[in-house]
Amino acid sequence: MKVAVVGATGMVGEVMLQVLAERNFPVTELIPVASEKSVGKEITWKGNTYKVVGLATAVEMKPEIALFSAGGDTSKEWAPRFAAAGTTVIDNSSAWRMDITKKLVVPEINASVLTKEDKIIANPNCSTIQMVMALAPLHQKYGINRIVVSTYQSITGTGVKAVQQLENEYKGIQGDMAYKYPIHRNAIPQCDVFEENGYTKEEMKLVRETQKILGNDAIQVTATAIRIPVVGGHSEAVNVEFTKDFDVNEVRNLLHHTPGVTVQDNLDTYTYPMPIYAEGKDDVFVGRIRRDESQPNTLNMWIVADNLRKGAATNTIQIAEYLVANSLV
Ligand code: 2RA
Repeated sequence: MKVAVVGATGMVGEVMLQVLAERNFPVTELIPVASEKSVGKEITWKGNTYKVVGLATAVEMKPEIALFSAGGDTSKEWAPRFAAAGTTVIDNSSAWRMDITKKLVVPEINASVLTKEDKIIANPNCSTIQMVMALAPLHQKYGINRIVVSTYQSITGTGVKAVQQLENEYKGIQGDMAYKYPIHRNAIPQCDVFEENGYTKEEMKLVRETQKILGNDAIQVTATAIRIPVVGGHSEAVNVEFTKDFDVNEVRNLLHHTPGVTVQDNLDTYTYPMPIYAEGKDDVFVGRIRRDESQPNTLNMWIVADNLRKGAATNTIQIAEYLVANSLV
């Protein structure tokens, strides 16, 4: 299969290449794509060297699948051009996620909505993916009324510039700033820009995307997204009110048997998820599972995942795997 990786030289693009190799995705020809300034650069993948090409060239090469992680503007302009040439696009940007004609997919939850006609498929936001991975099976069993989520997000979600800012601040060097404020020894209560309602785009993604993926706009969601000086992954404190009561051990057991979820929850051994240990892994890790004793039918839990893997690259490639396995490409 001819596969294009659009944004191949970026953080997520590099993880996509790594995961494609790890999962032995059936690539017969790899087309690394990047902006004009990177055209001609060479990348090595699975022992072979490939030259980075521009977007127009990549469209003409007619890949069967194009994995995008190149920002919303690029996706808005180029995903339709790839699709018109017969390529199936799986896009990591927010450009298509809330488009009513486009599917927003976490394979373990709703891959069955995909058809041959889906030529632009949206990959959800990283913080949404890890949350719905844990909540979908619970929604199915107990029904969700309301979610209150606070996220503690890795600087890798912002990109290389943020990682460089933290490293500079460690060393006491003044360099380019990805954030308005220092991130070292700090927590910034802003991920992305603010919307009219006083919430950030990141927080509203958690609201809108969760409702779309779980197929229920009646699910009430409120979110606070915080940036912290961590690189391994995003962490989330989730408080979820169900329509009916539950048994905590039954919840733990349900999550334990959910593909793609690993329960790490034993207070006697101080076992709970942490980003330093989630880094480089594809599962979503859930712990601190406990009843919210302040109101009925409500549960607290702590959810951690590598935002560059299950939160982006791996989920994207799992969608591509589903398309191939079901002859949808
Ligand atoms: C962030 N979720 O962490 C965003 C990136 N896609 O900033």
